[in-house]
Amino acid sequence: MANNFQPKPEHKFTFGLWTVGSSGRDQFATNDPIRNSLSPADLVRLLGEVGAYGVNFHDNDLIPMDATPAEADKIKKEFRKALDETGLVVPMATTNLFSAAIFKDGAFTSNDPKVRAYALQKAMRGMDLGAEFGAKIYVFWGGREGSETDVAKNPLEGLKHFREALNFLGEYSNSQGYGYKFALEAKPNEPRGDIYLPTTGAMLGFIETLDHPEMVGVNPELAHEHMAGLNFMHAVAQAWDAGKLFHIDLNDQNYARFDQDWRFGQQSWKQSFFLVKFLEEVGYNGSRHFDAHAFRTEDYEGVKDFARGCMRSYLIFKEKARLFNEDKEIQALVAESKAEDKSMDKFLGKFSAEKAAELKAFSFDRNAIAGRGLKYEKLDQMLTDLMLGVR
Ligand code: DIG
Ligand code: MN
Ligand code: MN
Repeated sequence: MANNFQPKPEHKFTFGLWTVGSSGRDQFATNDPIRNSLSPADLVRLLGEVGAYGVNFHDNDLIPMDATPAEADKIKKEFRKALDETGLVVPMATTNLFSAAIFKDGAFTSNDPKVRAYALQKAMRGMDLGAEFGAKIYVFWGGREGSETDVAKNPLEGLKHFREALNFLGEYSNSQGYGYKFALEAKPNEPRGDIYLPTTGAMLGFIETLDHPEMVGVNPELAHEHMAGLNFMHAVAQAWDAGKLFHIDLNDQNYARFDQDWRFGQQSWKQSFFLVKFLEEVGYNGSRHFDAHAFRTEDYEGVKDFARGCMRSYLIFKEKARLFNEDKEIQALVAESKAEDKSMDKFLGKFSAEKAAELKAFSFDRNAIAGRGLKYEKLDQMLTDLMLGVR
């Protein structure tokens, strides 16, 4: 059956309100938005029209900071109505701890205890709001947790304060019976000169220092690992290996650039192919969340093209991964490069004194081993042919 790459609920494609709701402004054009803002309810309808499964939000994407209780209730009622109309769900919520001026020097890691306490209050209220709409994943992206100069900020204190906040909020979630799983999102810089815990790997190490590490995982983002010059699929694989891939932010990003948050598949075809191949092969069952936004050049029809493109590209890479795995010639080469050599089984795996003694006495023909050609050039070209549609 021809694959028309149409999104279905089982694909679990989600978007944040802030993604399709982006006004197109950037830091060089803050007061001249390209697109008028749509209500959360209308953004849900837009996502329903393009075939998304779910929608996520920061607290203030849904409820403006200075909304009155009556205004908040009205917004929530309309949002709920749109969810009911479209069938979209809310798998994830998060707190905006980076836009308001009060967070200018951090939120949980601010040097000012009043800011740290306010950030906790805001996060608790955000968790309440997310739970109201059924969110079970709560993301923490510490966009302002860092420094431009370390002259008056101590990273040890930053880590201590961040740990205290997550421990506090984990207890809060448990006390409320929310059942949240926390997903920590790393980014190396922007908006801060340096952001604490800059990569997914750093987050994985930090999680083990928390009171309840079992309820905390990561939310790796393609653009952020690329900004750090890293291989995104490798970061995701380490998170998966640790049982900590609780959520994922998909987008695209040219290396060594500011955070571009481009449409998934727009730029890094090979990295995105390997990422999708990995997620599908290991059976990742979480949201495929597109934390991205349309080019500033687009109107809302262009925003729908952007959202459709994210999901279409994912499904194309998924199909290409299936073709790769079913291609006999490719798979024969993959098997050959793995050089299954049972003769070494007696040396590898768990330690034993006998094994160590025998291995130390064994002599290897280094030149013969080194001289074996691995045929990666041929295999990689076959992948290129497959990706470009000539295989
Ligand atoms: C930016 O990449 C961050 C914020 O948009 C949000 O806190 C998080 C959720 O995906 N990603
Ligand atoms: Mn980003
Ligand atoms: Mn993100």
